[in-house]
Order: sequence, then C-alpha cells, then structure tokens
Amino acid sequence: MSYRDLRDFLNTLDKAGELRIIENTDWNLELGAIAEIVARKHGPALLFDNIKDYPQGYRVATLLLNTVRRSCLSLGMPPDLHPLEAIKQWRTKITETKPVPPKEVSSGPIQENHYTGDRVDLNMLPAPKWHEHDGGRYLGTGSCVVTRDPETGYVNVGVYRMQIHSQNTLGIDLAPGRHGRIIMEQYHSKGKPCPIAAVFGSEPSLFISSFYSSPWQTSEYDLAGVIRGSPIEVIRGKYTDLPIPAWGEIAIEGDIVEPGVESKLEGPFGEYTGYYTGQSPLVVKVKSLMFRNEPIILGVPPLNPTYGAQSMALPIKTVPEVWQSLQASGIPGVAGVWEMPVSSRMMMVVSIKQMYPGHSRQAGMAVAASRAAGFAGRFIIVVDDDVDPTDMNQVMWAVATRCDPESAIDTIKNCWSGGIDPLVSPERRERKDFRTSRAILDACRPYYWKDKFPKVNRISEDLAERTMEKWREVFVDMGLMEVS
Ligand SMILES: Cc1cc2nc3c(=O)[nH]c(=O)nc-3n(C[C@H](O)[C@H](O)[C@H](O)COP(=O)(O)O)c2cc1C
Ligand SMILES: [Mn+2]
Repeated sequence: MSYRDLRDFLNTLDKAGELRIIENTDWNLELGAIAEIVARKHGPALLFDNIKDYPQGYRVATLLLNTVRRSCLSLGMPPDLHPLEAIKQWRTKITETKPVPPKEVSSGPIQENHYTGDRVDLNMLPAPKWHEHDGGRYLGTGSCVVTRDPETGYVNVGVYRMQIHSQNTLGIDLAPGRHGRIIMEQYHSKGKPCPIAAVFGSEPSLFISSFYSSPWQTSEYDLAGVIRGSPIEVIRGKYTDLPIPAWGEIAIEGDIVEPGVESKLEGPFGEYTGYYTGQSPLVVKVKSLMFRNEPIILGVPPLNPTYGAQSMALPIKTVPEVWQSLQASGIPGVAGVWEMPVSSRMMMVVSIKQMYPGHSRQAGMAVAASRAAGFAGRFIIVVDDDVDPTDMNQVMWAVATRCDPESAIDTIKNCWSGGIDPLVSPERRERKDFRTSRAILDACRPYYWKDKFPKVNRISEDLAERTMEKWREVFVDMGLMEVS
C-alpha cells in the first residue's frame, strides 16, 4: 500500500469517512482552535480551504494521524487492529524489511510554482498561528528537514519545527543530539552555512520516518520506502543538490546560518508537553521556494491536552524501542508496553505476567532505565497481564485498586531530562541542571497474595464474544461495531 502524495492519503481518509473539509477560517488562531476542539473530541482529520487572505486551494491539513484508525491507514495497515497488535505488526515490518532507497526523477509536481532570490515570499502560504501564545506563524510543524553529512554524504531527514520570521527567513528548532543538528554543527565548525531543504506536506511515510528516525548514517528516505513499500521519488534541489520529494506539496531550499553571523529567537511555541518551554536562535535563509498548484501545508501542532503520542495515536517510536530493551535486559513475561497519550514518555505502562517476587519492580526499573523512555520521563506504571496497557481507563483502575501508595510507589531522583520538561525549576534551569525524578507505580497484585486477591468483576472474553456475535445487528446499529 503506498500513497503517491498527501492528496492520495487525504482521499483515502475521505473514503473512510475520516476527513472533514472546513472553509472560511482565519489562519490567525481560528483554524488552530478548531483543530484543538476537534482533537479533544476525537473527531475527524481536517482540511481547511478558503483560508482568510489566501486564494481557494491554498490549504492546511491537520489531525491526520490522531486516531489509531488513521494511524493504521497511514502505515498501510488494516484500520481496525487493536493498537498493541498494530504496534507488533509495525515492529515486524521495520525490523524485517531491507531499506528501500529513494528514486531520482528529473521533474515533479513540486516544481509547478518556483520562486528564487527576491521573489521568494513565504507569506504566499497560509501558515497558521496555532496557539494564542505562539511567537508567530509556523509553516513547519509537519516539516521534514533534509540535510547532508558533509563527510560521508548520507542524507538525514528529521521533523523540526519552523517559524516564518520574514519573507525569506525561517526560524528552526533543533534539539541537542538531533542528527540534523550534528550535521549543521559540522558545517558551522568550518565557518560554513549549513545547506538544508525542507518539505511542508508529504505523503505520510516520509513524515513518519522523519520523526521515527533511522540510525545515524542511514537515511530516513530509505525507511520511508520501507513503510510505503516502494521508493519515494525525489528531484535534486537546484540550490543545495539535496533530494526533495517530487510529489511533495511545498518545499524550500536554503542555509542555516551560523548563530554568530545572524540569530533570532523563534517561538515560543506550544509544545508536546502541553506547555511553552524553549526557543531556538537558529535562522534559515531561504533561497528557493517551490510548491504545487493549490498547495497543502501539513500541520502537526502539539495540542493540549496532548493527544496522541508524538502527534500520532500509535506510539510507533517509544513502544517498540522500550520493548526491545526489556527483551535485551532479559525481563521475562512482558505482555505489553504502552505510552499513554498524555505527553511523550511521561506515562509509560508495562504489563507483565508476574513470575517471581520482585519481577514487577524489575520491569518498572528497566523501563525507567531504558534509553527510549528515559528522556524527560515521569511515571512508569506496571500492571498485570489482565489489564490492557493501551486502555487508560483499565490502567488507572489498576492503579486505583492494586497500587498501595505506602508500599508500591518508589521514586528515583535526578534522572535524565531537558529544558522541555516543565518540572525543571527556574533555579535548575538557570544552571542547566535539567534533571527530574521518576516514580514507579507498581499496580500489579501483591505477589505473595496475588492468588487471594479479590476476583475481578468483568464479563469473560468468551461471554463478550458470544454476546457480540448474537447481538451484532444491535451493536452495529448503535455505531459500536463495524458491519463485517
Ligand atoms: C510534530 C513533531 C514536531 C517535532 N518538532 C521538533 C523540533 O522542533 N525540534 C526537534 O529537535 N525535534 C522535533 N521533533 C522530534 C524529531 O523529529 C525526532 O526526534 C526525530 O527522530 C529526529 O530525527 P533525527 O534523529 O534524524 O534528528 C518533532 C517531532 C514531531 C513528531
Ligand atoms: Mn536521522
């Protein structure tokens, strides 16, 4: 299953009843407010058209991956999979498929409109001001940023936010350790600007691979090919020679200038934690702007309450990595791992089949210590395997009924975090001491009397299945089941 472009994916969503077109909104806050309200109510994906000050056809698409159904569709998987099953299938796909490099083509629809030099004007596009306290308009929230390692030539693609500063300058936020930042620093250390290209609106596989990330020195373009099952077609940028998706919606080429030469703070910007924390001084000078006729900006604004880990309802990044590290640490009996859709990694859940005393604490500590769940984490909840870790109600029920506050909560001080963490105190922030604590909530039945723990009041799987089968029509009629 591969989507040719973003439009193709939007058509699929539309056919599945998962897309709503909304006309006549203002790019200034109104469009963002609608998106936040719709997300809060788990509504459809949105395509805004006829945006104030802009011609018809200049559009913004958002909330594309904010439900498990839409996430599954974006990955080319059946939409009705149980979320844990979807993660398992995804994990198999990415570990068992060979890289699929992009294919170079001589031209593509992205070149339909092309502006260079003084004719570049980023204000031609309906970039939204998403949230009330944002520092400006963000063209890039679902932006895939392409850079090339000057030594090895490998091409990295990462999702980094980009704000419009002026007609031909953008701000970009690159956190320490990001591959794009490591590459940029290589150019800057030699006194050179860092060439970049960015696409604002691609079919889903490139966006997903760009935030999922490939290992250092392997390209996210190759991973995108794996996700979609065929190579992405790219053209070579005239200014940077970087590969740019031929079927992308909007792209720029330019340079990230050395901060010593020119800098300006972007942001603040409402972040995935649900707060405003950091601002970046990096400036991009745009040399070339291209877009398709009737271009679509892909918008992936963090929304509060943060809904869908990593802007996608399926936690495809953290969960497989944590699962992998539990396996590598030799923790037995792991039935499931999940990342609550609250703020990436801040509430991790692991479900286990308890096998020996201390097993549940060990599993919790292993999640806390893993690299994937380590950064800016907070709570690790361990539940028995009769609890579905993907179901927040079930997990909180287990905490309420099986986690004894006096004996089953442990805290760990001074763990790995960063400026994005709202709990870093002003004093610590000042001295760049970005450490915060963790809690392990052991919500498993106490090991020594687990077999004497009161019986659970819930219909058995067997009775549930038989009942759903017999009463299928009534359930379908109530919109609670799919017609099969
Ligand atoms: C919607 C969205 C926005 C993001 N914005 C940023 C950002 O502004 N800065 C940043 O450093 N990382 C951001 N990230 C995270 C990176 O895209 C992610 O860590 C990715 O793996 C980086 O790729 P790299 O390892 O090639 O650098 C964002 C992720 C998503 C999903
Ligand atoms: Mn990378």
